[in-house]
Order: sequence, then C-alpha cells, then structure tokens
Amino acid sequence: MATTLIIGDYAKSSWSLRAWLVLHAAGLEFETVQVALDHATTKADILRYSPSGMVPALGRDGIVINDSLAISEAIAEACPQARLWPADARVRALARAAAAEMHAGFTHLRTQMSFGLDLGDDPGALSPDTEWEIQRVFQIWRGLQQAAGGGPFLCGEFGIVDAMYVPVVFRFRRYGVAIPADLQGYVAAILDHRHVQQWQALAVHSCTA
Ligand SMILES: N[C@@H](CCC(=O)N[C@@H](CS)C(=O)NCC(=O)O)C(=O)O
Repeated sequence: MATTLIIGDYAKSSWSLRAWLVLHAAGLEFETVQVALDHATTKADILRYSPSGMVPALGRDGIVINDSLAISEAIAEACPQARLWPADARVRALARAAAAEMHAGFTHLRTQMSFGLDLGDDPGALSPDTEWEIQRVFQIWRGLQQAAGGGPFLCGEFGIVDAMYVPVVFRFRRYGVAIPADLQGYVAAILDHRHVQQWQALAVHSCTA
C-alpha cells in the first residue's frame, strides 16, 4: 500500500514537519512529494494533491487526509504498536489536549516568532500575549512530564504530542528564548532526536542543491 506525504519546504513548513515526524515515529515507509511554498503557483501546485490547498496531506488507502492532526490520528490508529499516544488514559487525554492547543492556538507566538531552522534572529520586543504563550508552553511541557512521570520526551517515548511541539523548540532556538533549567533536558532530547536532525539535514541539502 503506497503511502505518500505531501509537504512544503523543509525550512518553512512547520505543519509538514509535524506530520513527517509522526510517520517516521510510526516506522512507516513513505514517499514524499514536495511543493515549494511562497510561489505564485503554490496554491495550484498543492491543489493537485491536497483538496484543502494546504500541506501536509497524506495519500493512503485510496484517500487523501489533509491536516497534520488528522494525519497523526490516522497513523496512530493504523499503527497501534508505535504507541504514538500514551498508554495511560489520563495522560493520553492531557497529551491530546496539549496537541490540540498547539494545533488551534498560540497565534501570537506563531506570528511573532515565525518558524525557521536558523539561529540568532531578533523577534523584536515580545508582546505580552507572546510572552504569556511562551510561559504557557513551558507549563504544558511541565504538566505532561509530571503526569507521565518520566522522559526523555513529554510522555516518555517520542509521540504525537512531541511532534506537535518540535517547531516550537525551533522557534525558541531561532529567537534565543531562555529555556528554564528543568526543561532543558527535554529541548536537548528533541534537538538530538534522529528524525529531527534528519529533517534539518534535508533542509540544508535542499537549500544548497
Ligand atoms: N491546520 C493545518 C495547517 C496547514 C498549513 O497552514 N500549511 C501551510 C504550510 S506550513 C500551507 O499549506 N500553506 C499554503 C500556502 O502557503 O499557500 C495543518 O495542521 O495541517
């Protein structure tokens, strides 16, 4: 059964990164089709594959699933052995809430601190709303780690909730947001994760090609 993930540029598409990480975490073999963002033809190019005109989209089982969270849920169902959500029902509910909050919210943080893999950019003076959302991310990370009772990731092994927050780790790194001491291990684990590193390598390669 062919599985194809439609993604945007590695250096630009945070939502593509999330879905791509989930497919890798599931151990699935899949092809990628990349559509360049920010071009005059981008919308039309994406619409050839994805009815929403957005990436990521997943072609599998004769259907196209658009949206990173829907893709993640479909993969979690298809690959239960990958344990992409925590086994404990209470921790799973908290992880789902955290993933949903990321997916639907953090608009100030996302607007003021745009996604990128580079370092040392200046976001300007952070608005109070952005400052609040940064603290809210830290609160979510702490809450999950305490509920799950062990790392190295938010709920133990790398799962969907981690994939949802990887682009935030890159945003924090890009703009030099200070990570509280108790969360530095988590950020290091994300940046060391082999698929996170693989995505960064692909971004470098695609920039120089
Ligand atoms: N809620 C969607 C958001 C997807 C999204 O915003 N994708 C951006 C790229 S990261 C996109 O496709 N933009 C279309 C464009 O630039 O024309 C999801 O979770 O997949």
